[in-house]
Amino acid sequence: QQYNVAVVGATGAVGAKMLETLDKKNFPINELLLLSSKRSAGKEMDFQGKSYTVQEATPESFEGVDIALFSAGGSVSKKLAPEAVKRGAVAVDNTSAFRMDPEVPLVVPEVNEEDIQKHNGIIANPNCSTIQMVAALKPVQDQFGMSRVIVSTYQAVSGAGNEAVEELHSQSKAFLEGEELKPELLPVSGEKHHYPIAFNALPQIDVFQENGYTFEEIKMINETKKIMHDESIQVAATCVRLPLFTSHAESVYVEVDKDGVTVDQFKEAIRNADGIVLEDDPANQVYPTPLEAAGKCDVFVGRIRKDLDNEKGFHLWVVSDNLLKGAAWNSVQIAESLAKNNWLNK
Ligand code: 11C
Repeated sequence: QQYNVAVVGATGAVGAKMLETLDKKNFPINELLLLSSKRSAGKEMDFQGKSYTVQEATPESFEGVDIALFSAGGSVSKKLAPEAVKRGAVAVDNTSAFRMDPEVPLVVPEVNEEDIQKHNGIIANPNCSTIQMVAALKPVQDQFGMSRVIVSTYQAVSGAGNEAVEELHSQSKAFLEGEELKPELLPVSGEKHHYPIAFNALPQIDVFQENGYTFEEIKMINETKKIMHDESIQVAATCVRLPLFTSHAESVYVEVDKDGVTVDQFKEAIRNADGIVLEDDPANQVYPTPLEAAGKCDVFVGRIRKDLDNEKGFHLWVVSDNLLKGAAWNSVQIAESLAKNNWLNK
């Protein structure tokens, strides 16, 4: 069977990766529709050797669409995902618009694929930094139980879109040429103050909440509990933007429930998990890095070691391409699961 697929936000950083992934994974497409805002409509894009004109997304665009992959910002999803559903499509939404809605499954297929079948038309794709962490922690939760997670992230600028990529590019060049830096976008577009990202580290991703956490940190905390079906897991996060183009890295501390878990058992659990590649051999300096993870769909884990004070505490280093497993690939995986399990029409 083949499906009519719409990509909403086709011209954005994630949209381009969605097309790349649909092609690479050979998703069974009947008709492909590339949609965007009015501003980007009219652009030509190639897919599997054919040229497509990007069209402005309107409610009527979704007539006859089976699967709509949304990545054009929360306000577009809020407005158009329900319109797509009304017309019979299933919307896989890569924004934060519906993630915490109890009626909307929030899915990382390696963790909670079965939640997909509970959809009422919309399935949410989690935040990129959450996806790679929960994928790595799933075997830990399953085999040893898990009570507490503390994560610090090292996130690439592409998470903030193509303009942030351009800002890092031009600022790095300006910095090396001794020119004055004029930050205009990061850490958050529209904020009063901007800091240089080139050769810097910014401890702010998204806007601050009243409790002192940023929205990115709150997303990691809330989404982890929802995806892992456990409101009692204690999660704390510090999210930091670094001058990397692609892949987020995370230092994760986790406390397990079970007594006496060894590092070897912990590594074995990670090694056997779906979608995870263990790269952990300190004697030979083997561990994952963002540059090497870029362009790959897996989540890479290394530096697994036991806490020196807490017998149930473990530290790990988790790296993944934020635009692939963190966004486009996870969305396409959800689409594959909808198709494979016949969960589209309910
Ligand atoms: C970043 N994690 O790196 C963000 C981007 O909620 O899907 C993803 C935002 C989201 O800036």
